[in-house]
Amino acid sequence: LMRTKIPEGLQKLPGPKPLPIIGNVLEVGNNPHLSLTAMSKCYGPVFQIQIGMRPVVVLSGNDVIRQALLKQGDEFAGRPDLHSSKFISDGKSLAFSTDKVGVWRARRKLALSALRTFSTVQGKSSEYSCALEEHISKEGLYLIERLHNVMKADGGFDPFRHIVVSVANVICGICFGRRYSHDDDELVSLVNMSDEFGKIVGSGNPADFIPFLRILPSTTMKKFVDINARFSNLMKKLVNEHYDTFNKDNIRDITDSLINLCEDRKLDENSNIQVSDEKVVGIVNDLFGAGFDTISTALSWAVVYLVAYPEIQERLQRELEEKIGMERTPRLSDRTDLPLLEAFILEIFRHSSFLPFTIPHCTSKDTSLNGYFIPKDTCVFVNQWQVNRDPELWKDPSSFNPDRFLTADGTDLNKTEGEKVLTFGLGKRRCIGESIGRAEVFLFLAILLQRLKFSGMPGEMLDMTPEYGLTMKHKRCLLRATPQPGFEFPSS
Ligand code: HEM
Ligand code: HJJ
Repeated sequence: LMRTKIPEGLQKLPGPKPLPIIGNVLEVGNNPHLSLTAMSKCYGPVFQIQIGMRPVVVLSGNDVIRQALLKQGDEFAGRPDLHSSKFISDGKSLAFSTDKVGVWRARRKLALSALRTFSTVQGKSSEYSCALEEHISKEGLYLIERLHNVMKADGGFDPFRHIVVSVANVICGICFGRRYSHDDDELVSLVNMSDEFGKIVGSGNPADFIPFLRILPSTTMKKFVDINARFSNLMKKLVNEHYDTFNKDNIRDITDSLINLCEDRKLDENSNIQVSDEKVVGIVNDLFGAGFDTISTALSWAVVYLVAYPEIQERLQRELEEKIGMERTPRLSDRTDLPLLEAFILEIFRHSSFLPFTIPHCTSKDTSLNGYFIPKDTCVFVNQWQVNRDPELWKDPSSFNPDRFLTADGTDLNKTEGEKVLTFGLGKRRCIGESIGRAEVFLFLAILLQRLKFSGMPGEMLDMTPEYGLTMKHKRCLLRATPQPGFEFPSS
């Protein structure tokens, strides 16, 4: 087929031999994080596979990933044109669309500034350091009440189902200035379908690369289109309500501030980058989607790990008791005083690697890496899971051990070790919600651990095998939550 000339001095990428038409789809299989990690042991940190007819370069190893995303950042900052991306926010997603570099950069700047403003802004009450802290605190306490009621009624609770609603309410507060009841079916059912979204969007989905698969009837693809439609409809409804009640002297939330940017721009004709109003206000879809899916996945895994490692749960509870006590609710500023909780969170990020690959990247011009030639417009997968399990970087990588992130005397966080965990990507496309993400996982967990003790259902085994996707989830399960000594559930 197409044979690209390889420039003088550069080599052809190594990799497994592709079959006609399907390429290496069979070897990639249903767990690309495992199969592509195994291949990196055989072919090295830069290799090529073929999905369908399309070549895909897979990056592993700390050095190569840093070289590509940091040192050659501009060349690796694009997004590939994938079939599934066309359905996400009508093809106008900030994170997934193939926007030209100028448009993407302009939108990313707006998103970053909106997020920063509305998470650090003073909340309604001076009891809290910022709006983010206020939202998490309140939602955390609602969640505890909710779990109490579910425990009373059913004797067990599905961790993801309830956590995801609380997490969605935090980002909903920041984006739209409102929250939903845990009984609101429209929101609850939507945010409980994010696994179907992730399954299609995760790196290595054959239908993204092989056109004939798209004409086969696929229930997952139907569900994906349906979820995106429901998601868009909810976003449109919330945005329209904001347009109807917009007042430039009272900017209530991120949606208002994005609408305001559009109004401002109408007066300013000499901007050289043109971004449509739809692409400005549509940023809120990505913020809401990313903000609920990632953090709820992290927290739900954290609760499952607490159950799987009860001795670590006990140590975490002792740390909270000693440093904070039962008299007040934990705050964001307690982070530096709870090194074991911080180490536990880092170990969740590392060990679960629930975000196994970044969103797929794409080269913006002909380039090279480790002496191998990579043509323009090549799709690139970045294997975060491999870095987090790399025996070159970690002692005993498959064991779950938060102590690896503490100093030898166990009283402080070892920052250098923590920086080796790869969860938020790196470079030009790295996550813009990282500080919110880390803060939110910390505070929700601190609030939950202060009041509740988590355990499994008697006689039932925990299945910790992740289900592959953009964000990998654990299987749905039932767990128990009982009040900590010294804490009583509010009698409702
Ligand atoms: C992108 C991880 C929370 C917004 C990403 C990427 C990763 C990631 C791995 C892709 C980087 C790449 O393609 O190289 C996480 C994790 C989170 C989290 C682990 C929580 C624990 C959030 C939150 C928000 C957010 C709370 C917003 C409210 C975004 C956006 C992008 C992104 C908009 C796309 C950036 C771009 O394409 O330029 N995130 N994220 N994330 N994240 Fe996050
Ligand atoms: C969603 C779950 C969605 C969007 C965006 C537009 C933006 C997770 C990683 C990065 C975060 C970047 C974004 C993720 C997707 C979701 C998410 C869902 C609809 C969406 C690596 O965010 O169920 O529906 O529409």
